[in-house]
Parts: sequence; structure tokens; C-alpha cells
Amino acid sequence: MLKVAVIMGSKSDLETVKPAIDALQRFGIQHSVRVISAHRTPDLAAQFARNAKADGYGVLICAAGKAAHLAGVMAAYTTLPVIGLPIKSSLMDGLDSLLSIVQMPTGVPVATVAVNGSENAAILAAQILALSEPTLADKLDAHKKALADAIVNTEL
Ligand code: RP5
Repeated sequence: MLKVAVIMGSKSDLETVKPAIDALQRFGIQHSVRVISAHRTPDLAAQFARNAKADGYGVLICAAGKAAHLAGVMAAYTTLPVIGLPIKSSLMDGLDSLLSIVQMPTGVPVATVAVNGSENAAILAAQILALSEPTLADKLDAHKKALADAIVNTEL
């Protein structure tokens, strides 16, 4: 199965990103976790994105806050699907991060999840990989059923 790269702009993002890593583990998806900054290590960002397909990745999850350009820069250098994960920063409750990630120019999309929506980033990555992985698709079906069961069985 193709791998997922979980990339964050700073180590300070790690705690927020953790649910994505946990979810990938639960789904049995091979992944690597890296800190790469669009602003502090731009050459590394370009190099990682350029090589990602040849390195066996199928999806890139890019988490960043504030002027969050990581996902957009990665998407500029690869045709792999890039999922943007806006991190809630100290100002504006993450709206700055969300808009920096979601407002991409025509031709270079970034699939953007909610502010701090780490688990959804992983589930979306799983859904993309599951298009060609029936076993993973079964796990996603089970996940959906568990969500529904939790609602139906809610006791008030
Ligand atoms: C972004 O700036 C990072 O993704 C992080 O969310 C934010 C702050 O980074 P640090 O100054 O804590 O390293 O690039």
C-alpha cells in the first residue's frame, strides 16, 4: 500500500497533529512523520514533495499554522493529493491558518480539513488510498458503522 506523509511546519504542531498519526496507525497505514517548514526549510520542502511519489507516498498531509504555506508549497511540487491541516495559532483562532491553506489558486488544489481537524485529515487520506485497497475500504466501512452505532446507542 502507498504510504502517507504527515508533515508539520514546526514541532510545536505535534500535539495537535497526534490524532492524525493515531488514526493512520489504527487503519494500518504506513506513514512517516516529519517537520518541514515552507519558510525555514524551503529547499527541503520542495525536495520532499518532488520525490514523494517515487518514495512510495500516495497522500501528503501538511499541517501548519499562522501564515500556513506548507501545504500549498508541497502541492506546487507534486501531483499527489495534498491534504491541508490548519493549526489553530495564537491569533485569530486558526482562521489565519485556514485561509492560508484553503485559498489556493486555480490549478493547484489543497484538500483542506477543519482547523485542528487532525483525525479527519487521516480519514480522508485513508479514503483516497482505499480507492485501490479493498481491505482498507472495509476498515473505513467499519469506521462509518461505529460512528452510526455510537449515535444510535447514545443514552441521555
Ligand atoms: C508555522 O508557524 C508552524 O506550522 C506553526 O504552527 C507556527 C508556529 O511555529 P513555531 O514558531 O512554534 O515554530 O510555520
